[in-house]
Amino acid sequence: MSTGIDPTKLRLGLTTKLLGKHIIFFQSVDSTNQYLKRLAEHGVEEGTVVLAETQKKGRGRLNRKWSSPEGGLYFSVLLKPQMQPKDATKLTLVFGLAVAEVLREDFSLPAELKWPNDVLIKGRKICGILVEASMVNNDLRFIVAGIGVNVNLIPTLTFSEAIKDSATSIQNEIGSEVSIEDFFRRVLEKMEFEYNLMLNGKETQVLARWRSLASFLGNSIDFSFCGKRIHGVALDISSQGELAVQLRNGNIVHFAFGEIANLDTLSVEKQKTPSQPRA
Ligand code: BT5
Repeated sequence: MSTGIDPTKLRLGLTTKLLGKHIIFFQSVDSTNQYLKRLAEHGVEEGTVVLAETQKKGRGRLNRKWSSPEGGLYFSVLLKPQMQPKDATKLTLVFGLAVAEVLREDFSLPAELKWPNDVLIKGRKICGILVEASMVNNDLRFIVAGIGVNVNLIPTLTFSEAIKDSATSIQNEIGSEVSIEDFFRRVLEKMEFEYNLMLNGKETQVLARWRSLASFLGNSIDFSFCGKRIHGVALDISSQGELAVQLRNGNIVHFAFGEIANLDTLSVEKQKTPSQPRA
């Protein structure tokens, strides 16, 4: 099977109503998020997707690099929800959940979530989400949600020394290539399903499912925040999608951004009771 993407197959049987209304395909682009943000400034319709076979300047958070060789799925979707800018951060969780659910349902992979934007298989990163919001005077104008998934590639052969051991792919896990077009449609449909639940007041349900796939909750973590590193216990995520961390002195701090620095505390096999939702 070729790893190339056939753009004519991307819409084949797609059941979404909003996401993927228009799909713009590139063999290569700088970054699908960057490209879609430029289109959004020119008034392109909500639901538009930009998808590329490779990205020359794929981006992660804080301007980090997202390695985007052929064999991955790289796309961004434009959304214009009626929500407070602070609520937009929850979309990172919602879309990470969507990818994890498809990996579980379609490939029986033990996909897990790491706050805020990683999907992991046995501690290795298979997907990253980059949600970017455009605001004017504290009003949300639009959201560009970017999804990168390693599909048909072998990390040890494809990626740099820096990430080859901390990354994985669908092919790496199941031992064969899969159709990127089919996988894309499944992810898009699941994203729309979860997004609609969230918009329709069912976010408690969505966040509960997110928690059930987040085995790091309840564990000791090192947490990086504004150049500082703190140690604590990852207690829960709040209804705002923030991470609640209990410090050594017993205080509980809520983080809207930052990241969990150590991956080794994440155990896929660990059985734990999901934490209770917070009000
Ligand atoms: C992310 O950032 O994980 C968000 C990645 C979002 C990528 C999508 S692709 C479509 C759209 N267009 C874009 O330009 N971006 C979005 P962050 O949490 O900052 O993680 C970045 C870190 O992940 C890097 O510093 C590496 O350590 C690691 N990394 C980079 N590429 C990777 C890959 N392909 N697989 C696994 N890990 C990777």
